[in-house]
Amino acid sequence: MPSLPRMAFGALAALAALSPAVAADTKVFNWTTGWGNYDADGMLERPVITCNGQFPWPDVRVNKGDTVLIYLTNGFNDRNTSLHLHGLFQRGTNQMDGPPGVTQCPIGPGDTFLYNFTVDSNVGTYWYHSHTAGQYQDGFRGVFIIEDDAFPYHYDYDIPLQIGEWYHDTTDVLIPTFMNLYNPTGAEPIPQNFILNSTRNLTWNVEPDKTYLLRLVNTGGFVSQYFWIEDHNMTVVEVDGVYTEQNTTDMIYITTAQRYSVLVHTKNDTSRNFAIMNKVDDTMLDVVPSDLELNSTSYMVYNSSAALPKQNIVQELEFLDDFYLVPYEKQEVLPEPDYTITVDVMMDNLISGVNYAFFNNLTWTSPKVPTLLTVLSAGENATDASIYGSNVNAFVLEKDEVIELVLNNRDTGTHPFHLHGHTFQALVRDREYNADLGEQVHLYNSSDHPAFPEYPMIRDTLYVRPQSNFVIRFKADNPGVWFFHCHIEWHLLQGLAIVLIEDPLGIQQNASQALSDNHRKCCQNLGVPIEGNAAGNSADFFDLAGENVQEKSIPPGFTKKGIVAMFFSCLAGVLGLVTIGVYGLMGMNNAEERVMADFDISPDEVLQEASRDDDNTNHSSVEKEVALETVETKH
Ligand SMILES: *[C@@H]1O[C@H](CO)[C@@H](O)[C@H](O)[C@H]1NC(C)=O
Ligand SMILES: *[C@@H]1O[C@H](CO)[C@@H](O)[C@H](O)[C@H]1NC(C)=O
Ligand SMILES: *[C@@H]1O[C@H](CO)[C@@H](O)[C@H](O)[C@H]1NC(C)=O
Ligand SMILES: *[C@@H]1O[C@H](CO)[C@@H](O)[C@H](O)[C@H]1NC(C)=O
Ligand SMILES: *[C@@H]1O[C@H](CO)[C@@H](O)[C@H](O)[C@H]1NC(C)=O
Ligand SMILES: *[C@@H]1O[C@H](CO)[C@@H](O)[C@H](O)[C@H]1NC(C)=O
Ligand SMILES: *[C@@H]1O[C@H](CO)[C@@H](O)[C@H](O)[C@H]1NC(C)=O
Ligand SMILES: *[C@@H]1O[C@H](CO)[C@@H](O)[C@H](O)[C@H]1NC(C)=O
Ligand SMILES: *[C@@H]1O[C@H](CO)[C@@H](O)[C@H](O)[C@H]1NC(C)=O
Ligand SMILES: *[C@@H]1O[C@H](CO)[C@@H](O)[C@H](O)[C@H]1NC(C)=O
Ligand SMILES: *[C@@H]1O[C@H](CO)[C@@H](O)[C@H](O)[C@H]1NC(C)=O
Ligand SMILES: *[C@@H]1O[C@H](CO)[C@@H](O)[C@H](O)[C@H]1NC(C)=O
Ligand SMILES: [Cu+2]
Repeated sequence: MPSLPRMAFGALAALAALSPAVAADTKVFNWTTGWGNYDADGMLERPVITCNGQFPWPDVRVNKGDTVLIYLTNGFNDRNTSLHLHGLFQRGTNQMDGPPGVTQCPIGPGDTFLYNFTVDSNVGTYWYHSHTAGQYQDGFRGVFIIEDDAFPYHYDYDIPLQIGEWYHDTTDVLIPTFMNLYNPTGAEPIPQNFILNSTRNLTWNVEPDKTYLLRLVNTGGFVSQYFWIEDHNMTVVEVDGVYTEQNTTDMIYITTAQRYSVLVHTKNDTSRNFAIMNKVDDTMLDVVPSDLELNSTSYMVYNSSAALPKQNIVQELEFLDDFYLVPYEKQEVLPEPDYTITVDVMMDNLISGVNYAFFNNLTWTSPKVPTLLTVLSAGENATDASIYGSNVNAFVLEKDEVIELVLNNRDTGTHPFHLHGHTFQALVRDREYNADLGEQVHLYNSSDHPAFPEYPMIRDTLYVRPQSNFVIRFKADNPGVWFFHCHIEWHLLQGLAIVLIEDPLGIQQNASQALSDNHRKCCQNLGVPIEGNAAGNSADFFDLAGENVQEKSIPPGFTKKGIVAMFFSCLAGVLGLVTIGVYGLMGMNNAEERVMADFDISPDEVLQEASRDDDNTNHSSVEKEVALETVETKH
């Protein structure tokens, strides 16, 4: 059972909820992060990130037009934090968007960051989460709803429902094993359970003959899930904060960070109860452990004295294709783009053997100065993408341009991509190209592609299929620095992100975009420069000496999976095989790191050894096999 009480809304939010949505108001939240213990799945109590000592984090409801003040205090003593309001446009308040290194300095231990913004151009279902390495998978997340008097459909009750996955280990444990030489293929950690509302076996008590607006939000950090309710239809009316024309389905497929609001009309008959099912898209799991419960059953209860239903098995996972959805306010396809950005997605290993993710061969590496702060201090040079650094993948957009973003997925996985600061039109999502059937990566071809929809779906998170492509368009009408990244938290850690710098001179000219005193203070407390280019150079914005860059590449001639072999054989070359034997390498965690540390040798030296040996590949094949076996047994 949960060891902590479920959290009530903040006092102010509770008061606000009692009064009807009328005049714009100011809603104040005062949150401090911390650690507690919680058992979400009924199997294990584990550490979780708490809000004011409680877990789960509160769902927030505000009204359109409200000003929201969130005082976020970093209550940790050993790590930074941050807060992102997923899907909010933050028009004129770019520094409130959340991602550290992009729009703000991290919030250091003991510091308070005031997120101060107005929700005037968004309505519907959103969520919030830490944008700092892995923290939201440790529980720092909640639903954020913006109520709107002009909601176009009738309903009786409004019920949020979070869907996600649950790990028994914290990300402090998972990240180092994931970003590791021993995990050269970048296999993501396998969750222990798939949960609804931070629990399993959820009971949802319903009344007969009522219309429920169920706001489904995937607040997980990894898998997509199928969601259905036995013998009930769902009518989609909103995706990612965009109202849609009604479309009725019996199954939803929802990736991490996406939202679907559906109308569910309950039956008149209260004699029995029905199964609510969530099923992981197991094609996203590298391995499926035999004890992993792929289908999770929860309960839609009409009658608490009647029996609980068994799990509901369906013949086929036939879900609503979101490309069928038409926005309630229909919008034709935006005109031909002024600027087309084409990015290729790839996963590969760098010299440490760790598997990274790349857009156009670059893995996002945090600059020394958050990109927005570079914009604000660069004057006229802010329009030159180079000042933002070699590893930021910065693209400068001009005001009101129509932007087309073409994404080619060279990877064999499905990835949900999220654009901050905007919704976009989804024009193409090509079919899967299946490597197992011998199909090659299919790059987008602008003269031969699936037809654009007449009224494209508009949303903020869209998945691309394996080895396939998608095309989105939006208008650059929101000056700011906006992150575009994979919303699988593991892949963001691997650097799968680019940064769009929209109308940089417009950002500088708008007084409301100036750094708040509170923001400056957070930067200063952590020693982060508040001006300068990516390298922190404010004298010459074009001198990037000392900037943060990604690791070196693996020298040519080494295959992806051969990197572990390379390390072991090269270490053997450097130290002699006997020494390696003494360490009993194969059984030890992080053995290569410990050997390198003990002997004070750097990966660079190993690399040199590798290139020296490159011409006469004399590594013992036995050593390579042993090393590769180690990798395989890890999976
Ligand atoms: C937030 O809560 C803390 C701890 O209760 C308190 O010290 C602080 O004054 C509060 N801040 C605001 C802005 O209400
Ligand atoms: C859910 O049910 C399973 C058995 O069906 C049980 O093991 C688990 O503890 C339950 N979890 C919760 C949170 O009730
Ligand atoms: C917090 O952020 C600062 C500035 O980026 C960085 O120097 C520091 O290492 C971070 N702290 C931790 C514990 O990661
Ligand atoms: C929030 O921002 C507005 C607009 O910049 C400003 O007027 C107001 O003083 C800020 N509120 C707080 C509590 O700092
Ligand atoms: C999910 O949790 C939220 C917040 O506690 C609650 O308001 C909602 O009713 C729950 N949803 C269901 C379907 O039980
Ligand atoms: C669901 O909708 C379909 C198509 O509109 C309809 O045929 C079916 O009877 C509905 N099912 C339920 C349980 O209402
Ligand atoms: C609803 O979705 C179906 C596919 O599931 C599609 O055939 C149909 O055209 C859609 N209806 C509307 C009104 O968009
Ligand atoms: C359910 O009950 C309501 C009110 O009693 C009635 O108007 C409605 O027609 C009934 N619906 C069905 C499907 O029987
Ligand atoms: C609820 O279920 C019980 C047990 O099956 C049954 O006796 C009772 O009639 C049901 N109540 C209603 C209102 O349907
Ligand atoms: C999980 O659900 C799917 C769809 O209903 C079904 O095909 C599959 O057999 C189920 N798996 C298990 C282990 O129950
Ligand atoms: C990425 O690197 C490959 C191999 O070096 C090269 O062929 C390709 O053109 C690069 N792609 C981009 C977008 O720079
Ligand atoms: C922009 O860069 C140029 C060339 O380095 C430099 O002369 C100029 O002073 C810079 N402008 C600003 C506002 O920093
Ligand atoms: Cu991804």
